[in-house]
Amino acid sequence: MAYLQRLVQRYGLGRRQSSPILMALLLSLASLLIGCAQTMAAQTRTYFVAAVDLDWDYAPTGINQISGNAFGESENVFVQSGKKRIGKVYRKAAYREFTDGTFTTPKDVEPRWQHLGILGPVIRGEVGDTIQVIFKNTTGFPASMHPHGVFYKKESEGAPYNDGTSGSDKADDAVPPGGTHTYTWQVLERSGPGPMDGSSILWMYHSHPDEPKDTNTGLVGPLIITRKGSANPDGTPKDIDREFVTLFTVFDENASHYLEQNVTRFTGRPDRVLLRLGDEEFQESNLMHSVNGYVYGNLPGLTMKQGERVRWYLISIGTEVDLHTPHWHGQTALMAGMRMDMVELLPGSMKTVDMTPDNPGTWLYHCHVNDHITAGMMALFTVTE
Ligand SMILES: [Cu+2]
Repeated sequence: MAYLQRLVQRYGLGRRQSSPILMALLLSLASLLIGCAQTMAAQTRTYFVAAVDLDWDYAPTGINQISGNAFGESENVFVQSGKKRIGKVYRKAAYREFTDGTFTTPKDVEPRWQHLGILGPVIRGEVGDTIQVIFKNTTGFPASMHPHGVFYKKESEGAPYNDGTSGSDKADDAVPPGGTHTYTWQVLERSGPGPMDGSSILWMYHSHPDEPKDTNTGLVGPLIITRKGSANPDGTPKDIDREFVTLFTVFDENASHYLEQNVTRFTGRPDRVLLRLGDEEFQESNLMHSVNGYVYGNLPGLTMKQGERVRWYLISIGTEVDLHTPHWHGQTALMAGMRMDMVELLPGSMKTVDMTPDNPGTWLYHCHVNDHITAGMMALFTVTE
């Protein structure tokens, strides 16, 4: 900008005697350009995120939305509560966004993001930005926010291990119940879309003091990074009309921080169940094959219009059973320029897919792994005309 100002000054000086009007015009043009560049400049995006406890219902409508029928024998393996079964409601933890550092007012979730379900809020950055997350842990176990893709120093990594650090570099590792920590993540060029990517890509953040337990309890969320110059002021990509984030995972409630609490609160005979937590059928009943924490088509809000530029961000986390193949009926999509209607996900995968829906209707969106279909890893999406 200094260069522009110098240019205007030099040009203006040379013309001063002959045309003060021209000089004024040039100056106002320069200030316009400066203002424009400033709105495009890198910024710090601040988020207030808490890890909170909640009672999570995997099937709030109470029926199998894919068949349109009441739950039967095969669904009830997973969703029916009883003397020795927890059922479809579990104590879990999730990341939730608040309006400020007092963490008293949860931020409203816009209708277009209702589908996030158990997932944490979308955290965004444009290449060049800095992301600052003021994190509060209100759960009953140590938790953190470990991000993928963005640039962090040791005090903002959110994972405890033998890395030779000490003191304040350890404060981020495992925030104790009731504690807070500020994470600072830089959105470098290497955090943004590569040459073959679209205007934005997906990363994720999750808790890492006890990664398997923390994520099975529910602490996962999306991080979306947009290419420099491709973002609206709110960070969304300019060339996309509608974004969806879906997490495919078998939440293993046997490995949750809250297993014993769930047995005590939701089974009819906790005394007996607690003595036999290794029972095979009990363990099977706690494997929740979910999309964003919903089973059997209970995921709400996957609605879009025909012809919209739709971007899907897909996450998978978990263990060796978590090989998922999300498949859309009725439409096709592009991933990095390749045509498909199905995506391969392994634990830790983060993939971005673009779709222009051309086929109105209500369509199946399901994991294509047979065992997971039976266990309810299915959703519905609707394309309106
Ligand atoms: Cu699957």
